[in-house]
Amino acid sequence: MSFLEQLNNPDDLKKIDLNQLGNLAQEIRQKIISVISKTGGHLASNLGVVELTIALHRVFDIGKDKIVWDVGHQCYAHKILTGRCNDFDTIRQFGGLCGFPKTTESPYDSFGTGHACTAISAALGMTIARDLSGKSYKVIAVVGDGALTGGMSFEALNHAGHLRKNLIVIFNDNEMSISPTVGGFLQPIDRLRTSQRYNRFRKEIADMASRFGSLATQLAKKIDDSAKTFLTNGMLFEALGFRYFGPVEGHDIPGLIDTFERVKNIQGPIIIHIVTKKGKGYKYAEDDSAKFHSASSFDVSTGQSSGIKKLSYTDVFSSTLIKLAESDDRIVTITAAMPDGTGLTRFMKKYPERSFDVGIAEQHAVTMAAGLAMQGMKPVVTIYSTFLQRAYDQIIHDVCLQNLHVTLALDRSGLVGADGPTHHGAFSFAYLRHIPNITVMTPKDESELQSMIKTALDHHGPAAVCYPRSSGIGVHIPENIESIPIGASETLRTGHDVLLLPVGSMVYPSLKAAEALEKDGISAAVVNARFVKPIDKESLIPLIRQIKKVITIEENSVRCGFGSAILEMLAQENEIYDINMDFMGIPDQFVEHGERDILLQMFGLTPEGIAQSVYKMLRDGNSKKISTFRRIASRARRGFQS
Ligand SMILES: Cc1ncc(C[n+]2csc(CCOP(=O)(O)OP(=O)(O)O)c2C)c(N)n1
Repeated sequence: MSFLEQLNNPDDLKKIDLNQLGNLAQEIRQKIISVISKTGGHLASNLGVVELTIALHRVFDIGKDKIVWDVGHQCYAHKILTGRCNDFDTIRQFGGLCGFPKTTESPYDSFGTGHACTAISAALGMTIARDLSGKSYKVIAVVGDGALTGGMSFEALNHAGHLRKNLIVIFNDNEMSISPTVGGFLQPIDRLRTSQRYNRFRKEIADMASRFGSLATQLAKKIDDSAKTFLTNGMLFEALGFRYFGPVEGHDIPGLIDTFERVKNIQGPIIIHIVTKKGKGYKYAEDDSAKFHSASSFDVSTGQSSGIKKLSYTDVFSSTLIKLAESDDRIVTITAAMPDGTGLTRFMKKYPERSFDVGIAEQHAVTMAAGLAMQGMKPVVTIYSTFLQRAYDQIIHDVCLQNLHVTLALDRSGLVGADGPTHHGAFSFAYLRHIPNITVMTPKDESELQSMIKTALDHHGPAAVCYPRSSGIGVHIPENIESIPIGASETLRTGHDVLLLPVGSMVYPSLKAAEALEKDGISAAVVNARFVKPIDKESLIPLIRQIKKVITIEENSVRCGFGSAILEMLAQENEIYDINMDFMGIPDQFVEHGERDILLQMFGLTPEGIAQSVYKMLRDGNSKKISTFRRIASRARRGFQS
């Protein structure tokens, strides 16, 4: 029987012979590689923490103590060891295990995560709750060197050092974020590893100690530890009020267990610095951990991705920016630790002096862009929609209030699929469109994305371009890039029974729906709104007045989204009374993980779903909805007037 088969509950790990834990690590590693090669997922980070996870589970009481994983993308071994081994092959699939810790999935997941830099804050909150309620569990935050580039981590360290609660922070140092970790903070560690003077000093101390016996050896160890603390991040952590231990070899299970046993009952906040190898145990992931950070399915024997890579919106964004930067040296790009994911790597190679990876620091990225714009540059901040949520105040206070010429490129706007609720870009329109001065656009295809990037760069003032995580439609991308007049919609199809008013990724499905409806004798007009803000009032109001039946369609939260913008416009214009409206989009709920197509289908955001909404609207007539809207409209108008 394999070791994994012997583990029915987390306590069973404690029964395995210490010498056999290395074999268990191998089994876990094989399981992760085999499953992730089929489902895709965060391979390299998980392979790096297998021994660390086993040691944590061995030493701590996992049923009682709380482990908070930062980002949570490295929790696969933890899932396997906490009763989810048999379901592990469902990971990231619709209805299967989530790729991140999720409190509703297992009592052993102490805190839900997906975004970086939250672990120390959450863990500190748990220690406060523990002490206030007179309980005695231990709280352990596991944080990577990448996550330590984010301000929140430092805010939490500063506060934890001040409160002096019993808190254990495991600093998982693999020298990599997704790409190499950015920043001066981590340089002392590298310097120490390679410092010949330090290594010579260690050797001299050790030689001397061996000549003078055991007391001298203990003293020498103390001197070495102090020197190490002084020379590494230890000094920084100690200045923040933490006791520092390490660096500890992160793939040596007995060594890790020994360290955890020795320090687990120390009073006050402690930090244990563990050095691991990202991708450990799978050659291809060790050699290219960035590629295997979040891998799509691949062939285990060659490390090659399976499936054909189609041109994505990210690729088109990348090429467009490079093209535009050739003739405009004020264009500067900023990424928050995601040069590959956002497509900026090529730009960074071509224009290294005009490219900035700021670390996992979305807030800083946006305010830095504001500074650049204030001095006449044209910064393009490229961040996934979900992570830009972090910089909401910076967008309002630093960029929009000063009406600065900053372009926000929101990749992964809409449903992202397997990464699930922490990563869906469901709120792009909702968190941007109410901010004064900003222009918000979303392209129907690759060619329009190209034009929108240019439009944003030509327009003076803040502008956001929101595009989905997917391959494009496959349309021709013209060499010559034209910008679009701000706010102009585009009529793609005339009709008189119903007006389909889609934006972005919903334009082509709406066109297909209109074609299908035509076969049933229903005449649907389709207008690509293009702008979520400003709305093309001049074109849309007469059209809506004429057709009177409108369906807005967006891959965004319907609450406060594009449909709401249309409703507000109609209410403001006193137009709402005899208009029948429906709003299609992401409903008022957090959306689970699963293939993007499945999720879109679930919400009817497909040609069939859109056609169904039209049939329903025509069947139900004007009755119910109008009275509802009458009430909304009069309430809205009262709001607008006050
Ligand atoms: C706020 C936020 N920004 C960006 C990301 C994307 N992201 C996921 S993991 C990661 C790197 C984390 O590096 P590290 O903490 O060192 O962990 P490792 O993957 O090296 O184990 C990034 C940038 C995120 N999850 N959250």
